[in-house]
Amino acid sequence: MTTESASGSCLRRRLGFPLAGLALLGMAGLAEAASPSQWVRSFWPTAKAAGVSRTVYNNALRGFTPDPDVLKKAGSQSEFKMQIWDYLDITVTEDRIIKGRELLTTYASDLAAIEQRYGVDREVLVAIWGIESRYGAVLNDPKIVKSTIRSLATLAYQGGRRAKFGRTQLVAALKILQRGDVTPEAMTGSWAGAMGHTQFIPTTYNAYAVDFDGDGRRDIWNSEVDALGSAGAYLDKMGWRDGQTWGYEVEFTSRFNYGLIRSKTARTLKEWQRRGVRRVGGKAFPRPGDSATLYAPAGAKGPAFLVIKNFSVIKRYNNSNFYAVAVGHLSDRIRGGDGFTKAWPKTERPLTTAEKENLQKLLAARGHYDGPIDGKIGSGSRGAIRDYQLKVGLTPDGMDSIEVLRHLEANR
Ligand SMILES: [Ca+2]
Repeated sequence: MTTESASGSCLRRRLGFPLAGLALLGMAGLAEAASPSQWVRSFWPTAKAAGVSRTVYNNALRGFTPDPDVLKKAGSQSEFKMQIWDYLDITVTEDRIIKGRELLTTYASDLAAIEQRYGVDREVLVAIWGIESRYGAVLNDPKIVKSTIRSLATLAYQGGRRAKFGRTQLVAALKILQRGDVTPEAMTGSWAGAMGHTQFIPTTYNAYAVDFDGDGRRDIWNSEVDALGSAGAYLDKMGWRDGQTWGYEVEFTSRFNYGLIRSKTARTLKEWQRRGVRRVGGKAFPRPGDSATLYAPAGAKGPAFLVIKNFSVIKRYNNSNFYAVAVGHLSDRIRGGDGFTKAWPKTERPLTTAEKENLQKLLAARGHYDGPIDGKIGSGSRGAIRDYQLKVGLTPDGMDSIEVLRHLEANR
């Protein structure tokens, strides 16, 4: 993450919220009556029931006060909708590619051992490390790094939609302390509880972190090898397919029916090829029988991908298509691969609701659309856009783009 806000968006996504249009997380539930110390007393039975000792609990939560910065971040609403190319510009940078290649050399023997044990490519592990924590650089940034116990207790204390997450993760964090992997002071992470070089939340840490360097502690904060090994162990458990890629950049031939551009149906690579989707650069798919899904975030105007099993495994780390493309692409670049063949349509931006309504009205006036004028672009609107594009000779990708809106306006 090159900026604090970019880091924030990454961490929000860890909570399972989409990257764009980040969740509305009101502070409606700010605990009415309880003072922080009352809250600490009231939470004890929950921790005790989970097996946390009184000593660990008291040491961790004595003198707890909510972190105002966490309250602010948890309560903020983001109207900002990021485009995939903006996201890739901040995640897959030249600096990160070069540094990733250096680290591949620095940690060559450890990465070979991790690859051997878990069957996950070293370039993918390094890419995750780079995107999650800028190869550990964010761990030294006082604006980002906070006491994990205090952050999670703040989320639990403040109520609202993140309270359940805060309670669950706080109990998991207390159990980490109880096992002695880390001291309360050294247990740090993002405001939302993601910890260490590979940004594990406490429940993920408890289930999947490993002591890869063998010193007896699972130290994802100070041991790069433990952090990389833990990421490998996690992806392995999530079903990583050894030696396979995440997906292929593809292009469309004249045989392609653009009605399929948003299809969520998995088809074999061979079947996609039959339908006019081919790998860029005239390359063949190494395993034509693999099941693949089409992902074309910019419609017909930007890079499109056929993604296979490992794409969905990366999403288990962070449930975002943008994230999975970034990790996959950064790993390819670290390995020595090139950028995408096609350029992103960087002048595009999402239409505003008013513009979408206008688009629907203009389509209706031309007889292509008879649905509600509500600014919501669903399959009906997309079908209408496609009909219009076909009629006037634009690429019929059904995208609610500025291009199509301007075309309608100019030809009404
Ligand atoms: Ca260790």
